[in-house]
Amino acid sequence: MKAPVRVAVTGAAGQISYSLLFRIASGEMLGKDQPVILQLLEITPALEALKGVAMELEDCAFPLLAGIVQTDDATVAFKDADYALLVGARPRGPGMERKDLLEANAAIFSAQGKALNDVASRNVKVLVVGNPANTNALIAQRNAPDLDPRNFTAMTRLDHNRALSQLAAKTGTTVNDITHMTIWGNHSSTQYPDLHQAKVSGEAAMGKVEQEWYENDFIPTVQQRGAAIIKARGASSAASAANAAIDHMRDWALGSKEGDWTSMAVYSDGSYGIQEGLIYSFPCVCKNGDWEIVQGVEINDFSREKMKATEQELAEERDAVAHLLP
Ligand code: NAX
Repeated sequence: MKAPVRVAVTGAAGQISYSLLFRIASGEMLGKDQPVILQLLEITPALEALKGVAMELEDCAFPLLAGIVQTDDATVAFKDADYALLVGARPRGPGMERKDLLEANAAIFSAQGKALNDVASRNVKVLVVGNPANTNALIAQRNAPDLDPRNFTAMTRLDHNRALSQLAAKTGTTVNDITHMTIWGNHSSTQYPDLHQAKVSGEAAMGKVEQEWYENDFIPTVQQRGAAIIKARGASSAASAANAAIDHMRDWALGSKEGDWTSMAVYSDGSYGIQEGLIYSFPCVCKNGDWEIVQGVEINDFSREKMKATEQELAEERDAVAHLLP
């Protein structure tokens, strides 16, 4: 058996974590041969609820679960962490403006970035799920100057998976038939789900759907799917978000599917003309525990405009918290 790795999860008593933790502990994220120690972070008032979740984890008797840490101290949760899933965030309260939300989260993610910088493994792989995910990841990254900026990512895999299902339904296929889906930009309603490279059973997806459906049905459906779930369920996506977090981390750690790519919000190196340093979703492949932005994807005018709009939103989010960044 391999030595256990340390997986930190924040917001561990919340909805998403209630689906996520059990799947990490059962080996779905890092493999059925990889023991894990879960290091769970919550705010002080939620520690009692966290205790209940930890009791249930114990009651599963997962063979791969080598330990559980419960804490309200980020430096305890992130100590020697090999993986960190930052799920906990401040939700938008009544009367809260977007700027207030950004600032409230900036405080949380600055502190967590500093704690990661101080105590996590130098190779820690960080996934930010808590919204606004891309900008929260940027804030954590900027507060962790001793860590490689490439270690900080944000989640657009749920958007990617939503796009796969929508295209499969439209073309009467299954998600297994679809490759080369791309989500560009922010995990928000400005994200750009791009079908120009996507293939259905090896053939161009754009040849199988009408432009009208693509522009007026597919794109808005994927962009607005989170809101549609809230309307239907009375609560935001939880199990599907946890599933996407598992997919993101598993691909990053163990490699993405051969002959395909996935979507991850990563540190922009200026690829496709996107401002350097933004955490922007690109088509990525993962190999040997590392990710790489796929190069050479052809961008037409329609795509360029949509990629720019979501870049613009991310730049505005960054500028709104600039006074709080080191
Ligand atoms: P919940 O409100 O159920 O859980 C969040 C938990 O985080 C709570 O238990 C809270 O006590 C804890 N928390 C708050 N501040 C914390 C801090 N500073 N340190 C540690 N824990 C803290 O929300 P849930 O439904 O689990 O969603 C979590 C986050 O994921 C939200 O920000 C949500 O907007 C975001 N989402 C992101 C998605 C994505 O695709 N990137 C999709 C799903 C989801 O909407």
